[in-house]
Amino acid sequence: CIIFSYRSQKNQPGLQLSDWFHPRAYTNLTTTEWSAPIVWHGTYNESVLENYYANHKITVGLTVFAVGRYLEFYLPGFLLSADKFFMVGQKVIIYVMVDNFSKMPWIHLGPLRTFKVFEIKRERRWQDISMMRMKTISELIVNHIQYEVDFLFCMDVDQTFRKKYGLETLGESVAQLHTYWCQVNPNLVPYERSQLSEAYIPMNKGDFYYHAAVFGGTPLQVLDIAKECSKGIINDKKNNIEAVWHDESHLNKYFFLHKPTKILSPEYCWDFNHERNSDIKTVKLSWNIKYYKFLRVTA
Ligand code: 2GW
Ligand code: MN
Repeated sequence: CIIFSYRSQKNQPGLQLSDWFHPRAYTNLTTTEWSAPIVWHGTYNESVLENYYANHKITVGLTVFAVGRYLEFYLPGFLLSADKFFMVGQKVIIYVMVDNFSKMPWIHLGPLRTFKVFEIKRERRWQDISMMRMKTISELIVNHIQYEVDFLFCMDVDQTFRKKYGLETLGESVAQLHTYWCQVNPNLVPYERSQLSEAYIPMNKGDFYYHAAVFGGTPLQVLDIAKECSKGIINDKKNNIEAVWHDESHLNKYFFLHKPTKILSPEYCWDFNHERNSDIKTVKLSWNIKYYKFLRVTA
């Protein structure tokens, strides 16, 4: 996948075209240096997977948070599209965290699918709404999820499923390539660069820039991810520092230290505002438009 934006280059005068590309430039890389598959559309055989799981029944969990205006604005579309495209034909439990139970959109889910809805307190700062998800996810796995599902995904709510998002995405520890930073020289990706933060990644280190809008794995593996990230977030708070991309910075630090066993191509979380090239064959999940002015008023 060669994804390169001249728009963003313009914002950084002095950079050469070559600076932007990863030294080991590649097109449609399908395995990492540590032999983890990178899943692109067309690199898997759907019917082989479906036959296998027909004899190995599984349940897949999906956590999503929707508080404040995101609840009315994004949750209905997320749930309707997940019902249609997420793990079609498999048992699915969607864990929904809301701050106002009475605004929960009780859409009619297909067979084998169910919701579990939890009311959570709304954090005052939006950065905390995003970051504290890690703490809530770990509590939820300890108390419920570990007994209920075989695989778990954790996702942002401001996105919509567009195509089948299936069994090919399941793994022990799953990370998502970020639309913007896939293929960019790792020294230019927005890792946290302050040594004072637990999310610190030194220059010349790092594999990929991962998007926190999608991560997953087995419940105990996701528990480890969420616990480590929330530990980092809470220690940073004690030290009066906040990582540049909040929970996403801590997630990148986690996957830098503990390599994911499967990586999803940007087709699995694409921004249609970004220039699309021929490597993006089909978009399975896409970002929604952000109406920041409107949505951040009360956040
Ligand atoms: C977040 C930012 C500004 C105003 C409101 C909110 C907000 C977020 C909110 O009012 N209500 C809410 O439920 N959220 C939840 O936090 C929701 O699940 C949302 O998807 C998630 C992350 O916020 P979001 O999607 O607005 O942030 P992005 O798309 O810029 O996210 C990336 O960076 C974040 C950290 O800044 C996270 O790491 C996120 O996972 C990344 O995709
Ligand atoms: Mn988001």
